[in-house]
Amino acid sequence: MENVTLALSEAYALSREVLCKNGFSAEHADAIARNVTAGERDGCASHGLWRLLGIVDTLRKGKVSADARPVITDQAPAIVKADAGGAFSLVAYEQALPLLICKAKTCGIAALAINRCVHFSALFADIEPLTDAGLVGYACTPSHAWVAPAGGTRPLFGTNPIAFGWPRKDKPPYIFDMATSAAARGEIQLHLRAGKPIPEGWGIDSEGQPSTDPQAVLDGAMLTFGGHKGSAFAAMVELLAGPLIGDMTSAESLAWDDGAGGLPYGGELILALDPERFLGAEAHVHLDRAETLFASMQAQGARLPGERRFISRQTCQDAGVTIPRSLYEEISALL
Ligand code: PYC
Repeated sequence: MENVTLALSEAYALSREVLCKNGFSAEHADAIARNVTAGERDGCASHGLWRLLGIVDTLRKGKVSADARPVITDQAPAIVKADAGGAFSLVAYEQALPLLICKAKTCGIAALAINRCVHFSALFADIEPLTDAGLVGYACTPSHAWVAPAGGTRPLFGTNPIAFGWPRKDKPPYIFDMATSAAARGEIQLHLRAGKPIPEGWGIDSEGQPSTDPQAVLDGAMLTFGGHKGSAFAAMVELLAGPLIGDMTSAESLAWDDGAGGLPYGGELILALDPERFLGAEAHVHLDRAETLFASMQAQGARLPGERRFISRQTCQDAGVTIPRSLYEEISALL
């Protein structure tokens, strides 16, 4: 059998055990295990159980704290700061979230800056608690300098994902979560593991030549999506979740890593906007207009971002998740 199927509870339990045995505190192990299980369940293998390998590797290399407790600061009427203390971002986010939501509902708009966090997780998971609370959400984070700016050939930007979410009554939220690179780095690493070439346009080799060889692109540079347009978005992410919040750019994160090969270290910016505050009693009228927009998109056969994720979520609830046996064995070996 080439694959192994795990019930969601088994995937979570395996992940948590691997993380605890490798030294993560119960709090961090729980948050990470929930996150990677949810990524796998939602059909996002590049942010699923496979991530455990990089997470444990980063800990073994001394590039992430196993047990830092976040410090949450009420920075300004509409700004929350969360210092993750060198740990993964997830616990800091969970602990800062209630204050972010409270400020967004009071001021109409609020921002959370997570600082000094190591980042591996899909941003859609950070947006969903906001849309669940009826808020519009935005999140972005730099990573390591892996991506060349449009017109250049050397890595400077990170994969710099952007996520946006819109709440919908009695329907799954509209959420997109996309790297500003042509693909997530994890996708290229998964192609390498599977011995498959990557699509054209994802990257260039170290000579600056287009390549479909995943290793050549990992050693060379990834490309942004949409040429100069993606490049501009990637620069925006560097600025918003770097200098604006007093944290690292992707180039600084890679320099800090100093060749260890750990996961990116820096900041994340999350914005929350409350339609009820913007619109008052008129809110439902305008939220209905948003529904007309979504329906018009679908009427043309367009798929809304996130639809596949929610279908996969429903399917995996009973069927569990299926991963390659080789991956299952590598994860089990971490025990
Ligand atoms: O797969 O693009 C990626 C990624 C970003 C941060 C860690 N991995």
